[in-house]
Amino acid sequence: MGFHTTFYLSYKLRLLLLFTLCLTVVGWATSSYFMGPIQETPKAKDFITNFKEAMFWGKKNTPSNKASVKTVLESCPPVSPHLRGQDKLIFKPDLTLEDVQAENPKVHRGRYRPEECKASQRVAILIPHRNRERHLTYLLEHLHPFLQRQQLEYGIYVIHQAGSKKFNRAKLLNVGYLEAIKDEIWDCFIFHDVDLVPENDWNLYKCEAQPKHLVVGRNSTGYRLRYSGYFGGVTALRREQFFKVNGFSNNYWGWGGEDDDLRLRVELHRMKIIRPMPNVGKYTMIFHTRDQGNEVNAKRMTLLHQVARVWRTDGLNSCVYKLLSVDYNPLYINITVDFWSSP
Ligand code: UD2
Ligand code: MN
Repeated sequence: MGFHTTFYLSYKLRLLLLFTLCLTVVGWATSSYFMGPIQETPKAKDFITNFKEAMFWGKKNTPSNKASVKTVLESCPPVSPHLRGQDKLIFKPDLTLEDVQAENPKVHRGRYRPEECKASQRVAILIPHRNRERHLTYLLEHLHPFLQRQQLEYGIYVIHQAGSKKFNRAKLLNVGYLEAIKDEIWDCFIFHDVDLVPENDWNLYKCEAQPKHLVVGRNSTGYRLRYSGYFGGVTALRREQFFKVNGFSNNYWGWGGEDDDLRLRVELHRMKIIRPMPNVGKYTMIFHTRDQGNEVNAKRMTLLHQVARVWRTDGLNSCVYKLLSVDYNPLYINITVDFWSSP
C-alpha cells in the first residue's frame, strides 16, 4: 500500500510536473508572442519618424537635393545690396599676400562665386604683369572684396611675362584670354592694369551690350578723362566682342598705343564705347615710374595707321607664345609666358 501510494503520488506528481511544464511552455510561447510586438513597437515608431523625417529633409537637405538647390538658386538682384559707393583706399606699407589670403577665405584657386544667389555673369579679370609684386598685392587686397560686394562669379588671372625682353601688355592680355577660356566659358573679360585700384564699387565689373571703358578718371589726372577716345587702364569686353575684333594686336612692344589700337578695332566693328558716370569711374593709380623694358614704343603711330588693314591677321588668331606654367594660387591664377621675339 505504501508502495502503491508512493506510486500513486508519484504518478500525480508526474502529472503535476507535466502540467507545470505545459504551462511553462504555453506561458513562454504566449509571452514571446505578446512581447514580440511590444518590443518591436519602438522600432516601428522609429521607422515612421525616420520616414517622415526623410520625407521632410528630402525636400531640403539630402545630398541629391543639394545639387538641385544649386541649380534653382535665385538670380542675384540687379543691384547688389552690399554696395558701399565711394571708398577711402588705404595702402598698408607692410601688407603681405598671406594677409590678403587670410582676409579672403572664400576665394579658392583665384575664383569665387556668391553662395546666396546665382551671379548674372562669369567674369575673368586679366592682369598683365612683370616685376610689380607690391602693386599686385594691393590690387588683390581691394579687388577681391570689391568683386564680392558686386555679387559676381569671377576668376583673377595674372599673366606674367618671363625674361627681360620688351614688355608686351597687349599680347599678355591675348594670352590671358586664350588660356582662361580653357578653364571656363567666361561671359566677360576685364583687362586690368596692375596699378589701378577702383574707388567706387558702383563701377560694375560686368560687360554690357557695348565695350566698356571703366577708368573715366584717376587721381593722377585730376579724375578727368585724358582724351575722348581714351581706352586704357581697365576695359570690359564680352567674350564674343573681344573674339570678333580678333583681340589685341600682338605687335606693340614697350609702352603705348596698344589701347588705342583696341579702340580702333572696336570702332571698325561699329561698336560704341560706353563709360560709367565720372563720379563712379574713379581710380587711384599707385605711383610708379616707367619700368625698365617698357620704354616708349616709337613705332606706335605707324602701327596705329595699319589697324584696318591688319586686324584680321594680327590678334588672337596669330598669338604664339611659350607657356611656361599655369599655377592655381589661392588668390589668383598665375600664367607665365615667354615670347620668342621682339623687335
Ligand atoms: C597707360 C595705360 C595702360 C597702357 C599703357 C601703355 C592708363 C591708366 N593706363 O599706363 O593701360 O595702355 O599706358 O602701354 O592709362 N606692366 C608691368 N610691368 C612692367 C610694365 C608694365 O606689370 O614692367 C603692366 C602693369 O599691369 C601696368 C601696365 O602694364 O599697370 C601698364 O604699364 P604702366 O603702368 O607702366 O603704364 P601707364 O601707367 O602709363
Ligand atoms: Mn600705370
